[in-house]
Order: sequence, then structure tokens, then C-alpha cells
Amino acid sequence: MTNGRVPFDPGHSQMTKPLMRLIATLLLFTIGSVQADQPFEPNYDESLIPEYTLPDPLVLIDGTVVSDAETWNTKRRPELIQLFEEHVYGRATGKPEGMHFETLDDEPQALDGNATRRQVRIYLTEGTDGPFLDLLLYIPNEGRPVPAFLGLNFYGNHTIASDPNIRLNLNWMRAKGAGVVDNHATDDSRGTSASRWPVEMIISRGYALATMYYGDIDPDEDDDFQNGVHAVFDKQVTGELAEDTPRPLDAWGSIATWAWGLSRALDYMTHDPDIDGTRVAVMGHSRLGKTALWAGATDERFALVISNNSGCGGAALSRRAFGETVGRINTSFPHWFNDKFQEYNNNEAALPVDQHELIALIAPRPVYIASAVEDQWADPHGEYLSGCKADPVYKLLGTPGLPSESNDLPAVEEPLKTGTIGYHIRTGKHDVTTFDWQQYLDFADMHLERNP
Ligand code: GTR
Repeated sequence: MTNGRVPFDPGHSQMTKPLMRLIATLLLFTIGSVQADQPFEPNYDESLIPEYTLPDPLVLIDGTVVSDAETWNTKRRPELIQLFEEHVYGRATGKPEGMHFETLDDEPQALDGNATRRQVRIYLTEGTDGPFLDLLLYIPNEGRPVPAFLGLNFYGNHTIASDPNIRLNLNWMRAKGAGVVDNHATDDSRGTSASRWPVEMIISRGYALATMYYGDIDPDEDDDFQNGVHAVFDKQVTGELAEDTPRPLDAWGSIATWAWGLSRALDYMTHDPDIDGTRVAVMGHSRLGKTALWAGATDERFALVISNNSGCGGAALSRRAFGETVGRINTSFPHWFNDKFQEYNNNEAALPVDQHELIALIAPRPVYIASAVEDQWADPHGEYLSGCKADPVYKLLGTPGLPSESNDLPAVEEPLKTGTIGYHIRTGKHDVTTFDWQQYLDFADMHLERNP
């Protein structure tokens, strides 16, 4: 149990210290019963959004106005990274020294001979008994080295296509997934998220697709950071913690850990001669969209960043408190962010940053933000406004930024994709669709010129 992280999970009680447990239980009874009396009511009415003032991405904490690229790069950008680490996502560790790769499968005749299917195990420590991440790649056989899309998946690589040769992921996963029995995948889950991963289309447009199961990095459960890569690397972030010492408020939450895993996948990709590691787009949906944005902000090797319906803690402005709020997300998913972020529950105005500055941290590299009409929970307008409010940074760095002057949501299915900040809102629900991918591919064509 860490600082005020409720609800307490008795299933992991053997891992927590007695005093912390007592405090946690008391908190559960007091706060928990108050919460039960007051169910969360999301606001979906623009006119009820509280008055708010966004922090200016082009003003340093000491009040200095940032008016040139050098001050942005050497002062404001590092300052903002630090603020997000401290108040939102947490600090991560670096690249592990003993990391190495093993190719488990290399099939040059995949997808009717158009692509190579490669499955690579990324060992994070020197031996082979430490944690590892399994990366699946489909790489076009023509035009190498090719640009690529990299994204985490929710239920294992074997769900992204029905190809029976994709290794079945044996790790713990959330029970919600199709074909998941007792928190483990079965053959029935093969191909069940294929609609989100149009592999043939991506390959036919000349891009590789690389994907990895996010639970290989850190299982998505509130377990007090005992499992996943935390089990091995947590001390590098928190230091040695004495008995009853709470976890540091700025230690990495799961989103920061997943983002760290994306950087490890990119480490492999820059080393694979068939991929051009300087032209890798990182893409993610929902919680993994939040993750893609943070990975893109922290790892400048990512050449393009795509947020698909990332919502609260992703592209959506926190201060609007529209749909999902900081308080709500920290209650449902206390392990996603650092512990400090809890202090901003129902208190967004006190945050020293807002999410437009996360978008600005990607500048001058291209970023694409996508929303869906039926995904009001993720606040489409707040996602778009983040792009608008990051635009001054893109302009300062000499790029076109967002190709619109308006703060009003663009028309449905009329993508803004000619600038450095792309945006669309499509019909339909919280999901990744072919329409979304078509825009990402067009945007990538513009920015990741093939065979330059
Ligand atoms: C929801 C959560 C969102 C989003 C989504 C997902 O329950 O409230 O912030 O991340 O999960 O990742 O599917």
C-alpha cells in the first residue's frame, strides 16, 4: 500500500507492511463509504466546465518568457519533463545494461510472401531468467530498411492476427479479454483484436508493424509494484526503502513503465537492419495512447507519435474535467500514475502542468491526436484543444503546427492532417478503426518519407 492509494486490495496483503495496512483499511472504511454515497457523475456539458487558466508552455517556472528554440530545448523542455515526472507519471530508470535480444522466429514468406514475420525476445537482464518482452514484427520484404509503427497491445501479440504461428502469450492478463480464461490467454483469443491492427494495409503501404503485450512490461493491476519489470528494476528508481517507508511520490507508475518498455522495443528496432530506427512512429489506444504520448515525450528517438482516444491523462486537458477526471482515474486505476498525482484529485487547477504541454514535449516531431464522437468519456474537445494549445511551441520551433486557427472541434471525419499536429474526430465509439489507420498512414507518408 502506498500513500493514500485506495482502494486497498486484500489479495496482496502479504506484501504490505502491517502499519500501512491498518492505515489503508481505515482509509478504505472512511473514504470508501463516502465515495459509495457519492457515485461519480461525469460532466458532459460544455457550459458546466469550470473556469480555468492553462499554464503557458512558453513561460519558465521563474516567469521568463521562452522566445527562441534554444531556450525551449535547453530550459523549458527539460523543466516540463521534470514536472510531468514529478507530478503525473513518475521517474523511470534507464536502459538496462545486460539487455540482449534473441530471434525466436523469422518467416520470410508471411502475408502471401509480402512480409517477414519476426518474433524477438528482448531480455532485460544479462541471463535468460530475468524478465523479457516478446516483440512481434511484420516487415515488408521490399524497400528495406523500412519505417515502422510500434504499438503496445492489450491481450498478447497472438490477438492482433489469426496467424497460428504467433506465440501465445502465457502471462497474466485482465479477465475481460476475449478467450481469456483464469486470467490467461487460450487459443480462442487468437486474432480477436485483428480489427485494430490492419497488418496487410500497413505492409502494403511500405511500413513495418511492431507490437508487444503491455503486460509483459507490467501487469495492469494495482499490486503495489511487485511484479513485471518493477520486481527487478524498481530499486533503481526508489532506492533501498527502509521498513514502513512509503514509495517516493515521484516513482514510476505503470504508464511510465509501459512507456519505458516502448523505448526498449525501439532499442531493438534501431538494431534490426531491416527497420529504419530513425523513422519509427509510436502509436497507442486509450491507456496505451496515454503511454504512447509519454513515450514520445521522453524518448526523442520516436519520429512520430499517435494518440488514439487517449483521454484523461493522455491528450485531454485535465482542467476541463469533462468525462473522466483526474480524481476518477486515480480512484479506478491508482497504479497508472505516480502517487503525487493523487493530490490533484478534484484539484486540477493546482497542477503545475496540463496535457497540452505533454503534446508540446513532442515538438518539433509530428504528433497526431484522434478522437471518436461516441467517446465523450475521453473528452474529444479537450483532446483537440491540447493540440491547439501546443501549437505555439510547434510554431516557435519552425514547424507549421496545427493547420487550423479555430478552437472549435473540426467537423466529423474531416481530418486535419497537413501540418505537424494532426487531428480527427470520427463517428463511432472508443476503438481503433481502419479509418483511424488510414489517417495515420497518410500522416506518416508526409513525415516519414520512405526511402529518403
Ligand atoms: C477506461 C479508462 C480510460 C481508458 C480506458 C482504456 O476504463 O477510464 O482512461 O484508458 O479504460 O484504456 O481502455
